[in-house]
Amino acid sequence: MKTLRLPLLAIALAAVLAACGTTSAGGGTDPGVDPSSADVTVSAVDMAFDPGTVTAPAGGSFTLALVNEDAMPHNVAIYTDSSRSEKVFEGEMVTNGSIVYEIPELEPGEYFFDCSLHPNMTGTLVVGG
Ligand SMILES: [Cu+2]
Repeated sequence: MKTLRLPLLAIALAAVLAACGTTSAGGGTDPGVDPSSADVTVSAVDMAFDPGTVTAPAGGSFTLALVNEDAMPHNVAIYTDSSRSEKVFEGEMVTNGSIVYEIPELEPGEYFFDCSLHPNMTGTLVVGG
């Protein structure tokens, strides 16, 4: 029954995210954008981000494409560091597909990201590298 519960969880989570989601400029997603045109692309494969370190431009907002090759939902949530105490962005979940996030401008530096559902899926985002 595990496979039956996962989509329900995704729907529940999507509802929660939609309910409290930010609709302000720069914080949303644009599913209509071609992932290959994004500034940064990261894949989710076998419960891991590939590559584990990505570099984004500084000095403005940028687009980050998540290409999820898994049959389970993943997203990208960005924190100032691995303590996860300060979240700067949380993207919508996507399952077995791709999504393009519009990430607001971040100060140059190194950030930590993970999948909100799978805390063991982590990566490093370098802004202005
Ligand atoms: Cu995940």
